Amino acid sequence: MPTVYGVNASPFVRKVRVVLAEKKLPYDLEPVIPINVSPEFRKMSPLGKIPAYRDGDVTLADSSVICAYLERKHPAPALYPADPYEFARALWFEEYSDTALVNVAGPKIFFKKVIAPRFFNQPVDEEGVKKAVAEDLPPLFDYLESQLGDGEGIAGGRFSIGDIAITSQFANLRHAGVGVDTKRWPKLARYVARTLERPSFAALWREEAAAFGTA
Ligand SMILES: N[C@@H](CCC(=O)N[C@@H](CS)C(=O)NCC(=O)O)C(=O)O
Repeated sequence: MPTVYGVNASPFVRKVRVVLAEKKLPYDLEPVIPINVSPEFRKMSPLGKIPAYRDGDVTLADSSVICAYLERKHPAPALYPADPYEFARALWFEEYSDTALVNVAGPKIFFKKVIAPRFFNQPVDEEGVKKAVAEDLPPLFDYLESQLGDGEGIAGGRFSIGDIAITSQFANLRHAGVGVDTKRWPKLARYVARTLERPSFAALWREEAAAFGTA
């Protein structure tokens, strides 16, 4: 059985687990917290980050690399568009999520609101969270709203790795109690709600909410 190394608080681990679920591939989750990781883990993930992945003799690091590997190894259902331009757009939204979105949703919101109080016994930096929600998120939401069409997915209208990466970040925001204003960003709000309801995301949401007490 393949193994995903990491913890369910990570949006990058979530990306890989959603791809595995969409492709109906069983796997084990081996908990690794990315602080002072072991030399063995660093052999799989030289930057010491989660997720890492083992499939027999193959080991891989980085969620985007692991998801691309899974697509080649298990092509159905396809999670990357066939059309060259839509393929590139899906990768762009993956990149956008894994850089711009996570920079705000992760350290400025999810960490302060969920991880710091629950796992580090620190008070919530409410002012910091408020500022990030008021100032940092809106331009990111404006951009996504401008890119969404009527289809299921943001790239080419079909569900893809772009949607998985975006929604993985919104799962962390939702755990932090941060939603999308339906009046200001109606398409984005509908899109996030719909994507989080997919069985692949919903099963993880239940597991995560039980672990964080955010249900
Ligand atoms: N580009 C990497 C990013 C992975 C990442 O930053 N993971 C975080 C947890 S959410 C981590 O391991 N941080 C520890 C560190 O940066 O040392 C991916 O897509 O897998």
